[in-house]
Amino acid sequence: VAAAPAPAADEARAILKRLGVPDSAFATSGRPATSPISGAVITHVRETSPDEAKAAIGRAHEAFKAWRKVPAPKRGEFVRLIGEELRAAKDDLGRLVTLEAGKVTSEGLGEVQEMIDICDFAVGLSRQLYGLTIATERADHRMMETWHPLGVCGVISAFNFPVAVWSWNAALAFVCGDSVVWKPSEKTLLTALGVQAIVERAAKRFGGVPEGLSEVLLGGREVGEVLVEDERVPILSATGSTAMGRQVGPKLASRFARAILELGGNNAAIVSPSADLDLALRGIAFAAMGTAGQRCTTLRRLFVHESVYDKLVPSLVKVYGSVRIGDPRTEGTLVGPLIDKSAFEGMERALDESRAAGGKVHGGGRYTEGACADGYYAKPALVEMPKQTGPVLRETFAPILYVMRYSDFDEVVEAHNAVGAGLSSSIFTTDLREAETFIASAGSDCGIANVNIGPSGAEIGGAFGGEKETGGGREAGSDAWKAYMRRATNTINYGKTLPLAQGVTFDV
Ligand code: UN1
Repeated sequence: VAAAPAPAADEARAILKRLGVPDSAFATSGRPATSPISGAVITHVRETSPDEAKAAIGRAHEAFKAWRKVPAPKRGEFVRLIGEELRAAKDDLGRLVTLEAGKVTSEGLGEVQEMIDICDFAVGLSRQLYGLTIATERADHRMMETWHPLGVCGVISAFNFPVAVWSWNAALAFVCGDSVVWKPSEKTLLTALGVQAIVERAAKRFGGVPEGLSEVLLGGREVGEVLVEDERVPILSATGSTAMGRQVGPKLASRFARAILELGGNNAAIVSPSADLDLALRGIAFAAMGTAGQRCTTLRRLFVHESVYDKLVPSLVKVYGSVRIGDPRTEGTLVGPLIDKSAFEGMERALDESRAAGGKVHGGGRYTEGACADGYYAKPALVEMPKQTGPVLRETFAPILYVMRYSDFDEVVEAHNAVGAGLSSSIFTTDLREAETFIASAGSDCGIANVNIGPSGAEIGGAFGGEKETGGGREAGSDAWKAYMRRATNTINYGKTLPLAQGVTFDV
């Protein structure tokens, strides 16, 4: 029998020291930072007041004015150093993610790997950031577009990806010439402090990073609101619930700020008659139960063709019954704790509602073996639903998978799209026509549509985000960088006459 892991709080405090988080970040009167592993208070974090938040935005605004003049490849060098520091701190920061957000070890480390990956991507990008040269209708003229730094980029992130989401935004923002003000979830303040210490080390090595280039606001809603309302923040990336987006989006729109909204998902997968069922089973299990169902890309709805339903679903129920739940630090654990009590209660409520709607629930309920009694560990639930109704139509941030039978492909695609959110989706099939139809224009309406892999676990190279109530934002790869810059169209006349566009004449 392996020795029980050390108390989460002790381990977390030792890591914070090693990461170089200064003692001044903590205060006994501050906000408690807890670990969902045991519910224990790790330490108390000194909060940022609204006035301090405004001052931080002011510093970031000044930093932007200097940073925008630094050549982009030099800015890339700073991000390269952040990537180096992240490599050196990977084990500690990954472990801190596990301790503070409850992710299993490989997922905590995976999150830091995503940060490293986006830094690498951004470094290359820093030598690109290109615009087009466009044919002009006027003789002896040249028309082109150039991309310029935009300003202070606000980042509001959620507990479930406490560090990676900051980096998807910050790595791009830094190379694009923006400064960053980050308001992490109030449930994951320690990992944010860890990241800030890492950034400061990189800044020291770089030399000449303007003060205020990377600011962190630690606190609740009040400081988030300061960030949303401040005119000096022209772009804000917000990750969280659709309800949060409904408040933040209009406020940003009213002051014409750019919004990158990464809101709720209600992601589905279709298992067709020709699917490789072993592969589907593994894909579904990871996508639905991984991260204890607390990813915005988590698989929440499963449509299984009637011809394979009685083969696949009983095997899935078996996997649900045997999955290892427990301390996320213990080797072999696949499902760690929910973030807190209210997450568990939300899951219970959704299961009650699904029972009332005719659902047959397998699993569910609280898992209290050994030390797990101190946290909120949930047994993942698979719910066989007679139809897509009630709780199936909304996102419950917990490991619940609603399973439904289907018979017709066109109908199932329609049912697939008949929810508010539009983040991620997938189909398990070996039928080329179905696969291509699903990812074509009349197929899945989501920002991410996969074939023979689940909806979660996206790489940073692709643009990440979704449609409809997911908010429409895109982060990370592809050309997502363009959101962090402003585009200027330039027309240059190198001739001696002044032809006007559209043949207009104006002779004075
Ligand atoms: C989120 O849950 O907030 O595709 C984002 C994934 C991750 C991102 C999830 N790369 O699951």
